[in-house]
Amino acid sequence: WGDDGHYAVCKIAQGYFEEETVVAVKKLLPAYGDGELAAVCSWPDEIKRLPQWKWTAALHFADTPDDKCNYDYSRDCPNDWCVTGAIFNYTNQLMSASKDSQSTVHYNLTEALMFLSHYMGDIHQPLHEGFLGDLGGNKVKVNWYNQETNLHRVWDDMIIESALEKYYNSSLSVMIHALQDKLKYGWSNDVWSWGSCQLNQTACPNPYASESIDLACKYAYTNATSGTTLGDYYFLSRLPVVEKRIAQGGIRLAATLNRIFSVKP
Ligand code: DCM
Ligand code: DCM
Ligand code: DCM
Ligand code: ZN
Ligand code: ZN
Repeated sequence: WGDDGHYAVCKIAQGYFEEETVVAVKKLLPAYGDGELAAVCSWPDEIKRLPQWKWTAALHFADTPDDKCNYDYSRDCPNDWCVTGAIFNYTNQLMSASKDSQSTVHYNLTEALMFLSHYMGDIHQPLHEGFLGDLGGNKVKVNWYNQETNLHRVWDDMIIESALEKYYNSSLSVMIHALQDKLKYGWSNDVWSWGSCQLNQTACPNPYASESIDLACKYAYTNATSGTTLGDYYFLSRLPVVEKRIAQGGIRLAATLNRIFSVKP
């Protein structure tokens, strides 16, 4: 996602933090965090092109083989170097600090929190598990209404931007409130299952990646080959997918952080 998507994921997550998570996150936020996680959730994008942070660039996605439409950790996350592996890794770092007071390994937990929060957003963007051959849609040149762009950008930014203009008075907080209402009144029966992990795991990103490539094949790549002009039909039919993925990202980020920071052993 772009800045707006990441801000929305983290703002929604904040509303589902348990008290222990509120306290722990507040302690870890950097000074420029303005007191809230959402303000720093785009930090991994701001730094990823700097020489000293280049190693993080591939951790934003887990591309999958062309036209397979499925995801496999051992195949698509070689050496754990992808968004799924990064979510496992930063969860483990925060867990060892939160649950093992004897731990003598000292990670930068502020960075770990910002990476985990950002990558939990990215893994829910369907094209972050898109095809290797087109770099997750980056090589698919399309027009968004009359603007030249690529399919990845459409899903990172354009659908959200058009929704803000068309439905939300150009206000991200109005859009976030609408998603919070949907979570409360429309998706209330799904929220618990979205947040739960199998087998007492703390983080379970693999199913999120599988969902993403499934949605990429069903919605993102469909009727969007290179040279296509995407307009109202594509926008109206794909916006519900984008909104649901942002909401799921928020719920799952909150649930994961709640498991990490809960006082229960
Ligand atoms: N994995 C990891 N770190 C963890 C848990 C899992 O790197 N703490 C990786 C290695 C496993 C893969 O994820 O092969 C799938 O794990 P699982 O089946 O537990 O989701
Ligand atoms: N991206 C991706 N798969 C790739 C390369 C990039 O999903 N193989 C994502 C990461 C960014 C966006 O596409 O969100 C643009 O990439 P970059 O910023 O590296 O140009
Ligand atoms: N959708 C989704 N995941 C699916 C199927 C559909 O995100 N497996 C998208 C398309 C729907 C929207 O979410 O228009 C709302 O879905 P639901 O009716 O399941 O709430
Ligand atoms: Zn992206
Ligand atoms: Zn990213």
